[in-house]
Amino acid sequence: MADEDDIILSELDDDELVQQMHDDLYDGLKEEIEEAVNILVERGWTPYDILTKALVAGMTIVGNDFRDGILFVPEVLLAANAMKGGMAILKPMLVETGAPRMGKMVIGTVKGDIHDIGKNLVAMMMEGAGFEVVDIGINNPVENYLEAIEREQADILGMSALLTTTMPYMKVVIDTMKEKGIRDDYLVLVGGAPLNEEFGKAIGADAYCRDAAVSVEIAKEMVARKHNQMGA
Ligand code: B1M
Repeated sequence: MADEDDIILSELDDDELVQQMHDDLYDGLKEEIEEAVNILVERGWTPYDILTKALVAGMTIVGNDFRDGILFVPEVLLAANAMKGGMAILKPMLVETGAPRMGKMVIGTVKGDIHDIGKNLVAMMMEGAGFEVVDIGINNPVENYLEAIEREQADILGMSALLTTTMPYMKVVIDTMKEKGIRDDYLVLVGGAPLNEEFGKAIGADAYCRDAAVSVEIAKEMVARKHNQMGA
């Protein structure tokens, strides 16, 4: 069996390289992930395909083994760090599309939750689609969201939650917006692995976004609809 050191990434074909990236992500090998991302870029892969087929797919494997007690927090942190290394290379390619400005979004992960990879991905793809994005990070109490949307005069508020224990906090934010009479001034989009459409509706969000690409589609459609209504 070949030793890890014997593998020359640039000599692998695309399928083997993607498979190797899944393994390297699993092992938290940031440099190898960065090298492989660069190779796929040179081979003409789109940033979106690299993200979804190599990085996100690899992270799904990590997630499954985390769930099943095969991987633990330190290993998953290394995998997340490797994933972020790959995402950092792709970010400028996703962001510099020259797309016309679509609107402004404030996005953050809710209080009690420190997962940020999905949120970062949504922020990157939204920027790539022409939205201005203000990322307020992780572990945000309601005050942070309210202060940011007002300060930034945002069109959209995006909230991310990855834990079943933190997703109800999205309702706290929306309810507070209602109490202050500002709910309808913003489009509220929510996302994160444990959410679904029904939950989005139940808490009073404008839409649940399954993934980053869907977030872009929904945001574009809703912003256009809002502009049309205002123009009518
Ligand atoms: Co955590 N974790 N984690 N974790 N972690 C999950 C979420 C879990 C499902 C793992 C599992 O058991 N299978 C599980 C939650 C179970 C549950 O709630 N029912 C879990 C747990 C339990 C925990 C801890 C409690 C573990 C512990 O300490 N015992 C702990 C909690 C810490 C906290 O937040 N308070 C914890 C910690 C961590 C790490 C720190 C080790 C690390 C996070 C590192 C980081 O983010 N910087 C981590 C990771 C990496 C994961 C998994 C493995 C991967 C998440 C991820 O990045 N996915 C995850 C397993 C899983 O999700 N399958 C897991 C890749 C990312 C691209 O996808 O985030 O789903 P995702 O984002 C998607 C969509 O969901 C959507 O678009 C994104 C891109 O397509 N989306 C949005 C997300 N946010 C959006 C916002 C939007 C729109 C769309 O706004 C408009």
